Amino acid sequence: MVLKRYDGNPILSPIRENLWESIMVYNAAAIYEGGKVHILYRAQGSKAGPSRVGYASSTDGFKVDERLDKPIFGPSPASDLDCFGIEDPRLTRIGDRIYMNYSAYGYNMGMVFPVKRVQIGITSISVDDFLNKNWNWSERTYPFYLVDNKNSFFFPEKINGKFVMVHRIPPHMWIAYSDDMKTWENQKILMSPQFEWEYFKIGGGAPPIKTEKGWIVIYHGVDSHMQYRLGLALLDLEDPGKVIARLDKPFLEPETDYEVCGVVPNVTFTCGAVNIDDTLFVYYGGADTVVCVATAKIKDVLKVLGV
Ligand code: BMA
Repeated sequence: MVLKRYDGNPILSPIRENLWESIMVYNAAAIYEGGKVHILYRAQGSKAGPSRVGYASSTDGFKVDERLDKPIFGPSPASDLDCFGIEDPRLTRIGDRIYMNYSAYGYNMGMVFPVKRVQIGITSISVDDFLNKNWNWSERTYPFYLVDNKNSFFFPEKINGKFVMVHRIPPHMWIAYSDDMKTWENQKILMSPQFEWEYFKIGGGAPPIKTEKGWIVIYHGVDSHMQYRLGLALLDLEDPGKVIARLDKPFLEPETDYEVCGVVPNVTFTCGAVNIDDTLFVYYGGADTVVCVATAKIKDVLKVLGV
């Protein structure tokens, strides 16, 4: 297998004393800035409780050197739209801002009987504030207002003059383009479930990693038993709506204890990957309980994709 698990996995586990992260820490966004990997993970203090975002960092990509005791982002007291939690964050730097896309879990406002809804939420922060841990997140926006949608991320640069986003209206992964990051147009299905291990649905995972051969995209596939595996695809550099290669086997699947046993068994789920000196570091949640990392040489990833 190309992707190798770190021997020291899991790199983050729940901390019993911190109520907000006492049971589940998983599905982490990752971004490499200022010589370290910043890991923003989803955390819960009970299975039914709200999700918040915690912060840890690592200089070598494996060992966590720093972890904050308090969440750095959580449900807004001012909005019903994410009152049940901030789930599965993804981070992308575009220019001098870092964007965080997340699944906003809240109420459909104005209903006589409460109806829950998950939609895409977006916020951003300046790179300076992020590196100085001044958590001055911008106002939250909801690009597809009240559409059941999640697993979204941005590409790190404009392509052919447009911002590009991937999102997921089940069971497909979609791609959309924008001039201003407010109105998203030219939506189309990017990828649909194709293999047995992604029979039920697929969804984007880590924001794309640029290589000379194309954009590497790691996604997840859910099978008929609700097992979550990681998949691998390559998108065209100039036309990211074009899939140029796709692995027919999982890139990673639940095998180890920390992926098989946990609050939700048999789940591997990524929200972030980084490239450090031509090695791909994939951060992923194991069984919705811990954060893990696995690595592969970029050249081997491209080779397994046949390009
Ligand atoms: C999805 C999301 C993920 C989670 C997965 C498995 O719907 O909620 O955060 O890892 O289910 O429980």
